[in-house]
Amino acid sequence: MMSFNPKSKSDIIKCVLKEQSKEWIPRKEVAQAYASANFALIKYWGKESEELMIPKTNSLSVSLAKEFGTTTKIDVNTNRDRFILNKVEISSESSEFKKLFNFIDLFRYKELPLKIISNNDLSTASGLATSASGFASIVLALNKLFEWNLTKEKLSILARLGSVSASRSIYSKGFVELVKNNNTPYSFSKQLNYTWEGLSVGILQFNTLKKDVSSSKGMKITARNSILYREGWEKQVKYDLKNIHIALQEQNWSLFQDTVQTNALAMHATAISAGVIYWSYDTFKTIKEVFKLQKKGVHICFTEDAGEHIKLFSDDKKIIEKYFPDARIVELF
Ligand code: 2P0
Repeated sequence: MMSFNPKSKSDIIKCVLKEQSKEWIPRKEVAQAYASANFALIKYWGKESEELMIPKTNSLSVSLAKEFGTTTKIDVNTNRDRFILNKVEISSESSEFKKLFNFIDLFRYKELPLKIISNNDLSTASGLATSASGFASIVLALNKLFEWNLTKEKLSILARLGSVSASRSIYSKGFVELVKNNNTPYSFSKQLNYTWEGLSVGILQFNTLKKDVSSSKGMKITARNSILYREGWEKQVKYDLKNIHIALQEQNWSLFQDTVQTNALAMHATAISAGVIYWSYDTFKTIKEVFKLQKKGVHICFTEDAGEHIKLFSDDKKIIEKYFPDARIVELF
């Protein structure tokens, strides 16, 4: 797999699919798959290669249990490309449609129109990881449609080409690490063996609006304009990754809390220094509340992605229920 140097996404796909790519003929009329959303404990923030969708660093996430993700059905019974998202037909002029079918085009002959029907359990494009579960469910459905029978690792490489964080959503539960795989275009995700009985996440969704700056754009602006990012981000991730592995191995709450929060705040510090601000008043207020609880020794911490919403973690879901009754709670193990 390492013998040549791909220049494009198609090159990577040819290499991953090898034999299968010789005849991309659907083996079924309809294929359906589910992928769960994932929340990053150690963030992916910035690309080394835009063209090959190679992340700047490793990242590490936890996948959400069933019912917090995306189900995608691919149907060959159609005479034109169609994309139906959450029961709404998406215009072929929209950026979502173009992003999706540019990705699908990598895997098919032009004369194969497809109807893609996706349903998200979480709000779309507002920082709740739906692009991850969306692209992962598409790759899992394509795997069924074409009967590729690929390993999860290979599927994680293909999903990455749609959206980098989708690579991690190929695994529907537990902790997952996206390994950058230095000097190769084959960044892939792998399942980590840690478990943590009781660990839960509480989702505080402050609104359902589409965010002003997409994560792809936000990270690009950050990489271009933030010296903090260019000088510090890789070092920060290296340090945080080491600590999160120890925290998960030992189920060490205090190290988990400090590492998860530091990494999220560092990501936002780089973004803010480039003028990319995802925070709202609710974000700020909630973080201050969490800090107050932590001072009293309560086991609760937060993370925030490219959106204003807060994700709370605790090793006891009752703590989230008690202090944040509005949170949508998911038990992770
Ligand atoms: C993450 N985020 O690790 C980070 C933290 C947002 C902040 O992955 O350009 O939608 O399609 O690769 O995957 C969101 O970025 O961006 C994301 P593209 P993606 O979860």
